[in-house]
Amino acid sequence: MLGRLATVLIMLVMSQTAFPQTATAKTPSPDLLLYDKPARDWNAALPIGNGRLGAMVFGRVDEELLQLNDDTLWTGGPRDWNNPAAKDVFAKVREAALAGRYKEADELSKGMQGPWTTAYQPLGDLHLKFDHDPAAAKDYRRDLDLDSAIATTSYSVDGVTYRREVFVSHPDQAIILHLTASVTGKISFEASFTSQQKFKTSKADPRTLAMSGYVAVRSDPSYVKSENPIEFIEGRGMRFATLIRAVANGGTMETSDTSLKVSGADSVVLIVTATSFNGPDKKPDTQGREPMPIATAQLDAASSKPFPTLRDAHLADYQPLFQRVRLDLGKPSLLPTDVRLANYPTDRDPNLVALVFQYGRYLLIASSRPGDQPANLQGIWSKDLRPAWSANYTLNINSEMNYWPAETTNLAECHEPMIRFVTELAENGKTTAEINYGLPGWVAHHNSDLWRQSAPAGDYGHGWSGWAHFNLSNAWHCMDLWERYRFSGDEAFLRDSAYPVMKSAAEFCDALLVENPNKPGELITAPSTSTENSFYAPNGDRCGFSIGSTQDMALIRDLFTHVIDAAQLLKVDPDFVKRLTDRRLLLRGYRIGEEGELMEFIEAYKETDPHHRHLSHLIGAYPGEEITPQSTPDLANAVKKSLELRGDDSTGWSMAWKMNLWARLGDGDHALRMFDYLLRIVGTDETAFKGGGIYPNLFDAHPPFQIDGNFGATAAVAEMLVQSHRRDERGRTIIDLLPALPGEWKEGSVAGLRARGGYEIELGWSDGKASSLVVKNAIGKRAAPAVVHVNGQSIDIELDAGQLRTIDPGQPPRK
Ligand code: FUC
Repeated sequence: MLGRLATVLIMLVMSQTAFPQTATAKTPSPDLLLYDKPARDWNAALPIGNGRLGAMVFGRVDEELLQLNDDTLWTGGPRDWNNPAAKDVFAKVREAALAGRYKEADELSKGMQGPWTTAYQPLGDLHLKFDHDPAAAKDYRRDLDLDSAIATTSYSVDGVTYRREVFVSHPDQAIILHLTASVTGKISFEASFTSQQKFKTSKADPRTLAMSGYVAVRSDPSYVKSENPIEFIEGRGMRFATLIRAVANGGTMETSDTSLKVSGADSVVLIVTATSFNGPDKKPDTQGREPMPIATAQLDAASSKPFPTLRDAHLADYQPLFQRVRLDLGKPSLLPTDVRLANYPTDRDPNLVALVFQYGRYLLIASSRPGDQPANLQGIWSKDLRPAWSANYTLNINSEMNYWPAETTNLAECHEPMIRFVTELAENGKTTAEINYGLPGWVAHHNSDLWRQSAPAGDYGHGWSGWAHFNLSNAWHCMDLWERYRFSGDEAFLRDSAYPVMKSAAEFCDALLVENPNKPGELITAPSTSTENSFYAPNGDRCGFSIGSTQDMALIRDLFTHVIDAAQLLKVDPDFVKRLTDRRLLLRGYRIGEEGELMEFIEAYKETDPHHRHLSHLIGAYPGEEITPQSTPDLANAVKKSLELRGDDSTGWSMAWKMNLWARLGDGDHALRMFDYLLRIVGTDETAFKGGGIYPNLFDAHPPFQIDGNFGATAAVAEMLVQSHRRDERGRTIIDLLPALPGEWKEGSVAGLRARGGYEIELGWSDGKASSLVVKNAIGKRAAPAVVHVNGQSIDIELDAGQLRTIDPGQPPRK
């Protein structure tokens, strides 16, 4: 438990030996972010993390800056967010919605709200001052090697070459900074802390500087006008402790209450921090843990190990995850990454796409490890006291998208924090379902936080129905549980962990359904949103609520289908299976509109924003599996039409979603075309592009930075190469190889992508056709029978534990 609670451990290592011996000898991997200048701003700094601890590395010459984060540092604490008045209001909202008085329903729903969620908080900054003149620095370079998860900065001043390597160790729960110079005795610096939080620093021991403090109890959402948006109360809220220790060889060290100075040494420095977080149901002040002893214990443990031991342990932990997947789209460029981004519109460098793909995997490993918190809107990297949208868990697309690549790109372990989060949210959500709705099962809404808030946000009347009252994030997040089972075939997980949560969500959804007053016998939701979208009611009112939106029906159908499948597999709950099977048939189905589009609302209402970023009505095509070109061609065409009407350009995550949808429609060229938008460099200068795109550090730009776009893009590239959501008439998983290969990617190979049923794929292609194929059993037990579709052939496959099969994919049969 100790390891889970400490916040940041930074170990700054200055090597005993000179630069040439200690430099990372191996050639840089093609998975490299590379720059020839220090980061000008946060969106150019390089993120490192171990799931819990994060740092943004600026790579500056005279004053290095590491901006620090801990994934448990949030405002507030657990509280009663349920609203006993909501149940009666809900009945009135429903009545108004069913009668078509949507605007009235919107207004009334304010009476069902709870508080805003709490906000994720930055920890502080570590400054390292060097007596190096940036103007005199030569051969400057900084990089982030995704293969080793080490960020390196190097330059020469007065003939001495300096190098800093920094990584965040998961095994040692530490940020470790290793400083070397080409001449011995040349490492001198002064380290200090600052923080936007309430903090003080002190000398902990002759080689250790401490910072301790506490965060605000409240930070209002960035979109709320507030006179006093941030409230600190001494003795309340989350506490933290941070330590930096220099382990010096030679030279001198001087520690005061404000800084730690090292002169003329070859040495090691460590920093650790901890928070008082003690679980989502414990108050971080009165029931919290004491952070300083935790940080001290971690520091002592890490600082007793030499640097090579720490680095080897880091690599042994990280590389087995990252190296599971290789994507080769041609010769990598060694130009700086920001230059490659600028060149993309003309050279359409496929390796830049491969880098962005691998970066998403890197970011997931760095922000979501077993036992830690799930990746929030910014993963774990956030610098603002009032971060955009509170950097919370936004459950109406964003938190789901964060985990889209987890299974397909072979990072199932990194899915664990979200699976645990959903399970804990479901516990709180049972109380909310009972108090706020008087219904069984569990419910959650569009926002949540460290404390697993399950009630609608909105500060008791300041939220808008279109987002605050989306109440099917339970169904949406149950996809995480079902997919975990589908990829792993782990029946114990399905029985003990997933099914109870899925069943409870289905109980809520079942009880939520009402009969459509305009079509007896048909089941719908009322009220209902199509997430964050609005429309003009016939009287001209702009409304968020309606009834029976396509999104709601698709989510409920998806959940019912999987609960039925799961219960049948587990041979449990036959009566419930019968009920859901019967009720599923009565759910309102899809409708195709006048323009051939998939209708979003129950009527063809006039749209307020035809290019709206959300694509909730298309959930059945992705991430759902109900609509496919093969099984429902008319609906697939309607999805295509809807995508065309929405247009390509949008916010970062929206474009990433479209990329996945185009891949599912089998249109790899259109999926790739989305990168024309997604790879536009977004800047802060007046003249810079400010729409959806990418920052110089490859963080996705909503804008501002939101990590979902990174994860969505990674998932989309996987979806272009391997899909496994379809089943044949015998219920076998269909593994579609190269289902949406862009014409531009003539040659390439990919290894390590996962397919449902327990398979791992190694695949090469040439001239747009598969040229080599190995299918492996990836689950250590007999995998479910599947059928591989490749080059127009169908190949039956069933593999025992540890078995692999090399297949000659041949050529497609002549038509
Ligand atoms: C949803 C989206 C916004 C943003 C926010 C965090 O509300 O509609 O675009 O991504 O989440």
